[in-house]
Amino acid sequence: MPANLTPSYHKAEEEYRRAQTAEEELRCLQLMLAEMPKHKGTDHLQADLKTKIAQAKKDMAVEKSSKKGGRPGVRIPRQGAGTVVILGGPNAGKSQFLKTMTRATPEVAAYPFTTTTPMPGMMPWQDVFVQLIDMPPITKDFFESYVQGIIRSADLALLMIDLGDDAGVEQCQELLERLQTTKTRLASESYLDEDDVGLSYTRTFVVPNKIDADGAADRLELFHELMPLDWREFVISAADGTGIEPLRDAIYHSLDVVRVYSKMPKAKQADMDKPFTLRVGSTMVDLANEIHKDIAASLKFGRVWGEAVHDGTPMKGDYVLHDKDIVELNV
Ligand SMILES: Nc1nc2c(ncn2[C@@H]2O[C@H](COP(=O)(O)OP(=O)(O)OP(=O)(O)O)[C@@H](O)[C@H]2O)c(=O)[nH]1
Ligand SMILES: [Mg+2]
Repeated sequence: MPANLTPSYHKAEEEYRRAQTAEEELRCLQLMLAEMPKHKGTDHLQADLKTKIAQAKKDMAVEKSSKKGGRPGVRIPRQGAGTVVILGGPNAGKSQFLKTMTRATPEVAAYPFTTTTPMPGMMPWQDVFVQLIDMPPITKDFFESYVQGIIRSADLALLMIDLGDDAGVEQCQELLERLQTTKTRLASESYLDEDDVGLSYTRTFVVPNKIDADGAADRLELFHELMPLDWREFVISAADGTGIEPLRDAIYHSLDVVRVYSKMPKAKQADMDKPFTLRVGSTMVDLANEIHKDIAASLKFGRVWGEAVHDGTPMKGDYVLHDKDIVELNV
């Protein structure tokens, strides 16, 4: 029997994958259980959720008792069309990449462990911005637990490899092995392990950097031989800009969002400067909710100008938005 899970269930499940603490996990799991249709086809799923809820409660108790004296978590508020975390071994060029793609001014230096705290920056893509987060390096011995929360909640990770140094490939291997000992891992797609509580995978692009350096092409070949990953790869030079435009495009497209421009009912023109970005498949009600929940509650209809509908056609709240739609919400 199909489970017929609702969109709200899937939304709660997506939030569960990104949960940064046991408390958040518990909240999402309880929501998933509440949202789940109760019939024979979901018996197994319901039992599974109850087990996970029990586990999350235990984890919460452990987290509470270990918090004393512990370093507080580092959180970066999400901004823009999506969030992308830059990962890699020491000296891979993570900060140089942030500097090239955004207006942020991280310290870039020819020695390892330059970056000690996460730094965000906004990368432009056409008329929207994507948040990039530069991170301290990850090594066997250097990996603070807050880093996991940032990776889990990111829409995409960039795994940067240093092609300027013979140690680059090994450092990348070390990073992946370090993550393998945690419940936060990298993969070709984001998903949540159904059988292992809290094990979360974040979609990752491989980004071999410093292709301008002497010997880089040989090291790239070696990397492919030693670490055949089936993740999308973008070879770049963060310093001279080689390959960065295809990567910029791929980052934006990986977010799977549409841009929507809102227009006030009495205004002649829409605000074309600042589009809203919403997940592909979002509806006019989702847009209204982004603006204000009162607008969503009192929404009567919306006029849409776009490629899928004739100019100014009145549409209902369940209308699925298209990229570059102009929407006038009427309450
Ligand atoms: N040739 C070359 N050098 C680069 C490139 N990108 C970065 N570098 C150099 O590599 C060194 C390290 O760069 P960073 O951006 O500080 O590296 P990081 O990954 O942030 O290093 P940590 O913060 O220590 O983890 C600096 O000397 C940069 O100038 C590149 O594309 N080509
Ligand atoms: Mg750095």
